[in-house]
Amino acid sequence: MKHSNEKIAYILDHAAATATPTAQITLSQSLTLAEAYDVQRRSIEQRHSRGECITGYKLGFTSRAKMEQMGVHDIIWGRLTDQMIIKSQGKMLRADKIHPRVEPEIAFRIAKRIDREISLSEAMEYIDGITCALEVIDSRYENFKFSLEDVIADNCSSTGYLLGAWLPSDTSVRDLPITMLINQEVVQKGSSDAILGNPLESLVEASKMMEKYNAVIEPGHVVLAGAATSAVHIHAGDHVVGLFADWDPISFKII
Ligand code: OOG
Ligand code: MG
Repeated sequence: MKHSNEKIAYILDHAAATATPTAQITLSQSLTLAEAYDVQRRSIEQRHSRGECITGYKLGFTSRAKMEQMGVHDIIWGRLTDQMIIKSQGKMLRADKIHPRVEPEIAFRIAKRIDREISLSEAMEYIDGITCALEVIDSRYENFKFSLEDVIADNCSSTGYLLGAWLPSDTSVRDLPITMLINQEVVQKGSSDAILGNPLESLVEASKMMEKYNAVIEPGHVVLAGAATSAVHIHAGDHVVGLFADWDPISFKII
């Protein structure tokens, strides 16, 4: 039996809320890209009805490392909510997640509404802050396995994000060395340019998605550019640190 988009949204939201994995949707029924984004929108409406608000958007699969790790080669976008915010040097509860992983990203704070495609040369006018980020992802699917449509329906595995201190919008995001450590051991090393050759290109991609899917990035929203490296599993007791060039380090704990 084919589930309605509303039902799939409910299944995915319930899986997230109860930290219980669920079967990949596309193993039992097909989903178009448009249907997958519709499921995502409906699942966010459920969060909204519980009082969560949108804080921005995230891009996914903007680096080769991520595409190869997950076997998905198209750029995707998802929604961020205030419930996903991890405070600086804060704590994340392992028991609230299924099989969490962490990845290093660049984040932009939006200054001007984006609802149509913008060019790379315009991108700077649309931001008033830049910072580093650690994103925690937690696919609601068994074994963290999914198709393109599955992961879009599942709000691109979003579950948590931590931002550094905001820096001026003219701070360069090009070729920043990135190191991620867990319990003082280096687990990933990379460069910000692994994100589409220039993380600002993610904002251009986000703008195209907004135009295509009739969505809007509002002033004050955050846009996560997508991970520069593969994601790494995290466990209770872990202390995660992100080092981006000579910016202030960012960190959190899993308890
Ligand atoms: C999907 C989310 C991808 C990124 O930064 O590339 C993503 C996943 O890998 O589960 O957040
Ligand atoms: Mg990510």
